[in-house]
Amino acid sequence: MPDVTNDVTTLRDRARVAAAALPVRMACGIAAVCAGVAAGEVAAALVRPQAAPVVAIGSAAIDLAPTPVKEWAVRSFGTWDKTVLLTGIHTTMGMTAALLGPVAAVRRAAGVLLSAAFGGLGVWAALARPDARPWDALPSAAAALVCAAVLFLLTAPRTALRTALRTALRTARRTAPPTARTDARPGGPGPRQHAGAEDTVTAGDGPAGAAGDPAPVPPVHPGRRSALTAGAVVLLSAGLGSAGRHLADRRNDVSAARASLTLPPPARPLPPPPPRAALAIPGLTPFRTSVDEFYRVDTALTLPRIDPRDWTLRIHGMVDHPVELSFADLLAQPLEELDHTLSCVSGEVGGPYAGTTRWLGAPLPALLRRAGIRAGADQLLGRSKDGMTIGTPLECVLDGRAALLAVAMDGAPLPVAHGFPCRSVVPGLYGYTSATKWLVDLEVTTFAARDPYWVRRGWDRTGEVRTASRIDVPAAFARVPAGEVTVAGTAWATHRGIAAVEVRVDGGPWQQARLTADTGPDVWRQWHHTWTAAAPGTHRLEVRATDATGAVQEETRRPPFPSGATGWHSTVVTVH
Ligand SMILES: Nc1nc2c(c(=O)[nH]1)N[C@H]1C(S)=C(S)[C@@H](COP(=O)(O)O)O[C@H]1N2
Ligand SMILES: [Mo]
Repeated sequence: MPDVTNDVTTLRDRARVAAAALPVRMACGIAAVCAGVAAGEVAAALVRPQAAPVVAIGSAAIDLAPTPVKEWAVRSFGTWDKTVLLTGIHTTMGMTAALLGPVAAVRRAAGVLLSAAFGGLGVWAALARPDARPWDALPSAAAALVCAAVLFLLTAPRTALRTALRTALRTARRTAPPTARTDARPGGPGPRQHAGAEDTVTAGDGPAGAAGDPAPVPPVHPGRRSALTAGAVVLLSAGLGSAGRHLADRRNDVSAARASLTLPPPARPLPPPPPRAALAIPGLTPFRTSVDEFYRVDTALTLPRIDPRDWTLRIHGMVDHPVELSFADLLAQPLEELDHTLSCVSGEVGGPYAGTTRWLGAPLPALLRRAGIRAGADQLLGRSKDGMTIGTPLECVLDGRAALLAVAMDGAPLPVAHGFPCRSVVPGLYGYTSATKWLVDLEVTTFAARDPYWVRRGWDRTGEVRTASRIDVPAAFARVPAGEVTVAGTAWATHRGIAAVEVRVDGGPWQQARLTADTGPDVWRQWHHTWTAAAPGTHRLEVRATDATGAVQEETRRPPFPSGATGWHSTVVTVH
């Protein structure tokens, strides 16, 4: 007669054990994914850093993200958008990994399938990159294999492993000569049945080992040993993964090449900016943006690292004589300096994505004319090392403005994050239609034939910089004492230039602000205004600029998409 009490106890015990086993199983899944990711990192160090599974998946996510999501990410996280994305990917992976262990403990095939799916996603993402090569699939494939193997080893109960071994041994013996057969017990309670029972109960390698005991198997926790093994695997993976990263960084380091670069002096040096161009008001954005403070906007999860000795630039497409330039060829051009305010179309009214620096570079129009532009071409399509495409209206490049293939900013070679060794700069256009970083290819083409990256996502094809003005001082919601209050900020209408800036308080009459010296249409201008604040309480300050064509900055508030934000910047302060 079956022992009912015992059965119930066993069931309850099993449930209890399963619950107790959950954290360990989750840890096993996490350990497996960590091992896979580490293997992917090591493989990527040998193949290509951008092909590491997480980087590849992140890059695909950036490319696939619908424009509103991208907009929201830049708006909410600014330059931290990539950190947020990577954190999101790691969190999602961690949660999936935590599920992987318990799933694999019940159905090992499902665990292997999930590992394969994770690897498949990475392979697909790596191969979907515009600059992908077939072997970019390797890191994610390696990740999937290692993940599945570790998962199997960690979730397969030791008894099951032992059984597998025993079965293998027995098969070997059965096929061996009869004299070698010592333990043939056909029909006996083979260890297989017991292992099956233990499989669901112990699922681990605790001190169970009740093989051969026909009584109900006492339920056993998957064991401290599994947890310890999982922990060890995680630690080992962290070490291996960071070693892989380190190796990748070492193999792709261009800082020495950058440091040893000597740039020729400009053929046409600019005078230093007149001192009166810069106001010294605390809180006011400096006239010249230091390179460290210069905003960074791009889709690159890992920075392309290009050794200038390996760099070439192809100029081709609708030209009579395609050219290929080496970096030495580029530096042999008569280099020009350009003071210029670069700004991003994603900048909100009053936002920070604009910076002013002195660029040094080879004039782009001369190089294009030497290649011989064919009739009908209307777009210059820049391509970066990482496959970004940025299309500039050809007429803007050729209309006389100082379009450059820049090699330096603020007197030093471009930082890697800003496009080392070469990027384009075309005054008057937002970065997304003009300022290709890590530039390696220029194609003369038409807009009808080629949609660049952002245009494909609905952004305006020209990207002419809108007139913008910003109040930096007083800061938003500042408390200021009654009396004379300095209001100051910056204004730009790149390539048209700023003619006037006006300020008004609480919707009153517009007052002319004082502008600093004009250093050319391609550079922003600082402005300041003294407001005599009499009445205590909150007040609203507004600013608007007039560009050098006489057009007053648009009042209507519009978001950055699809052609740049419009509207007047305002700030609220409290007078006490
Ligand atoms: N290769 C590449 N170049 C790029 C981008 C990019 O994503 N990839 N972003 C563009 C955009 S949108 C802007 S605003 C500028 C920003 O340049 P910065 O990061 O040097 O300030 O680079 C442009 N060039
Ligand atoms: Mo941008």
